[in-house]
Amino acid sequence: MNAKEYIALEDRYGAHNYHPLDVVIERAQGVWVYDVEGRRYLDFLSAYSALSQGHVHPVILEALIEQARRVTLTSRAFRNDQLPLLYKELSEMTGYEMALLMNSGAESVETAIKLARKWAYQVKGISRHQAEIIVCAGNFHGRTTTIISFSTEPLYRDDFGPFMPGFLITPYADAEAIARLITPNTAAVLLEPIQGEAGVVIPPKGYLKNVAEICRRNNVLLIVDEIQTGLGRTGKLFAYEHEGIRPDIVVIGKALSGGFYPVSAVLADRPLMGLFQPGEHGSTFGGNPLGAAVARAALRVIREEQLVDRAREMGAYLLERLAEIPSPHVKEVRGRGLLIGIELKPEAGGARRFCEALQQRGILSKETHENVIRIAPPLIIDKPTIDWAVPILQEVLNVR
Ligand code: IF1
Repeated sequence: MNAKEYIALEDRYGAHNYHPLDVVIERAQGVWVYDVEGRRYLDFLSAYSALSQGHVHPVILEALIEQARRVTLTSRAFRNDQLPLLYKELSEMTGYEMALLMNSGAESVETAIKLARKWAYQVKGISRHQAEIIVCAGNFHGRTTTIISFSTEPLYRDDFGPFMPGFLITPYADAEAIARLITPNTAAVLLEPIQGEAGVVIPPKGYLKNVAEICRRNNVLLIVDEIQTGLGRTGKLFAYEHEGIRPDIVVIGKALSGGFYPVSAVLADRPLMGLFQPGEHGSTFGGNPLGAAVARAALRVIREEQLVDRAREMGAYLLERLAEIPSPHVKEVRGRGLLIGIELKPEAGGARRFCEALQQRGILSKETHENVIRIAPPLIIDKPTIDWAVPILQEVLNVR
């Protein structure tokens, strides 16, 4: 079958909840993917940061195959010999005492919300069902009915009510606005350290520090969603480290499995995570031995290949090269580590056509919010590959 035929099949039998670029990928290795016509592309999206270790990383692949031969699923009714090791390695790597394993990112965000509410009632002493969580405009935390209840994107939300109460929305990057919303019923503040989906929005220096301080002063938990920014992407293990803070709850996913298998987790210290009692929360697949073995290997690759340092070094280099590109269309290039956004001027005609032009020339990226080209390659990318890509970007950013 050729690409056209695959696309026709997908459009006929599959829900149309996406508008993908028309590239039909059949295999991939490292930073490269190959379509059914044998064309090669540089992956400048890496599944929104899930492929930080690169496609089909041999170490993770080996762990997956090895574990799949032994045992894949036990359910949490029984124990398995991978989950405890993952817990320990996660704790050693992140500095949080405990973890709770789920599958998708949204599930772990839901888990963090439940944990914060439980804390509000059991520890803070908020009256039952009165707990409030403050979130930020422009947020993206997933697609469940609870999470879309506090989305500010009409497309994600408008046709899907009724909505979950208990969330207050405040402008992003404005710590004082959070302070003004806090009441005795406030359980937590939930935010992204950099808003990816909103267009790689980097808050001004001091924002996270101020929010952390406001939370501490008011006995409010700080939940940081590091699903997209975490595990090295921004040049630190966690993006919140750029401001030297330590959230009460951290949510991770995506790169936790190096793109092989959905694995997400909530991290917290014992006084908080210890609040969950048997039966109060769970998941059939969460913490399964296959996912745990994959996550252990994915974390090992981040450590052994020093991907956090790579992201910082390659990110600085790529950002510098991008900033040098003369272009009539570019409004701003911004980024931290290898999470980069090229914001185009409103009159440039939208980022989509630039992503399509890049695709024609062998680079895959994705527009976000009309005018931003999102660039987030695997963290294993090297200088020669960046040097190959920059002239192509320069050409495309100068098309009429
Ligand atoms: C899609 C976006 C990115 C996330 C943060 C939680 C989740 C995500 C900060 C939920 C997921 C994904 C979802 C994916 C595309 C992608 C995305 F454009 F939709 F917003 F990356 F920016 N918190 N982001 O970024 O994790 O449940 O998906 O595992 O197609 O919806 P999930």
